[in-house]
Amino acid sequence: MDKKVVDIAEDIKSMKIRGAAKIGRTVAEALKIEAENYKGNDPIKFVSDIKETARFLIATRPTAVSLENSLRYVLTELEKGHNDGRDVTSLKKIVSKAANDFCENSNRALEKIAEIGSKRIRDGDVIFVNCNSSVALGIIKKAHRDGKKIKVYANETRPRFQGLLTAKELLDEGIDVTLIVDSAARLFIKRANHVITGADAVAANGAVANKIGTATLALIAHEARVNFIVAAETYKFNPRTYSGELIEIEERDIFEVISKEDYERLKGLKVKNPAFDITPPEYIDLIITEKGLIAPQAAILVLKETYGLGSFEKEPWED
Ligand code: RI2
Repeated sequence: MDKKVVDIAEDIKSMKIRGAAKIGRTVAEALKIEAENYKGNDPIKFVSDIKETARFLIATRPTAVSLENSLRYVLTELEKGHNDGRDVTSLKKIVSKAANDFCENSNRALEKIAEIGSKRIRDGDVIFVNCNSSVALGIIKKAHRDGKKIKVYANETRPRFQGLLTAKELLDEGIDVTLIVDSAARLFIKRANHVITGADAVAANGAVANKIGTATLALIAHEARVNFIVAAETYKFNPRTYSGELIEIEERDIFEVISKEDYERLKGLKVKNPAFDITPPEYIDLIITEKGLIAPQAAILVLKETYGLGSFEKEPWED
């Protein structure tokens, strides 16, 4: 496997490259790099190498379905070309084009969501955000650029403090932003008009997997009667949940939560570090996709339109 692909996988695992949309685009790029640097003339071996690379990339982070859907998109195009009897040179072009198309579509989806979502924000609105979602922040930045005066509360988002990334990004735009600790959410959500979050995966029933703490925010927002909005491109919808398959929640290293020193000192202590949680559809008011606004209960329609009602018995990266 190409050394650059191995480095990319390492950067995704360590979260140097992070955020579901970016992960999706990055793995498409990785397949393109692997394809372009492939040496050999046997199409069967080429396809098998690309599938192996896809499996290797999938193993980096299990929850963000943008990763799988990006690979699914590129591999489906590759499979079609292979079935048409194309040679390796032609298959390489197919992989490159599909990867480029995925990235372009992703960037366009983010712009479209910002456009659609910013219309929901009024001058003077207060918005509460969790973690660091490029899609959610795209909406806020667009509303600000359109001249609306906005105030944002950013949750710190332990254990990796992505709230700081959000705070910096919004400050750079000249947006009024206040950083708070996660446990202060109840106090500040009451002052907000909307909570806007991103998504790592949307299930067929409209449940949303997102950064740990999101489900708690949704419950609090529900109780405080604050609008809870999820911003998610259609490639964040998980087709495997059709069959009732549950979204896998990534468990990360416990040393993101506690120092080695404290852990060794507190013999017998158990520590858990789930990176995501699941917000039930009944606590979500709206999902904003690049195709328009939907109620979470309509997630199944997005999946049907994108993937048909196929059974995913064999994934395109399986041999
Ligand atoms: P965008 C992030 O996960 C957060 O959970 C964020 O809400 C989600 O991805 C979507 O991000 P992580 O990679 O695609 O920080 O909206 O674990 O940028």
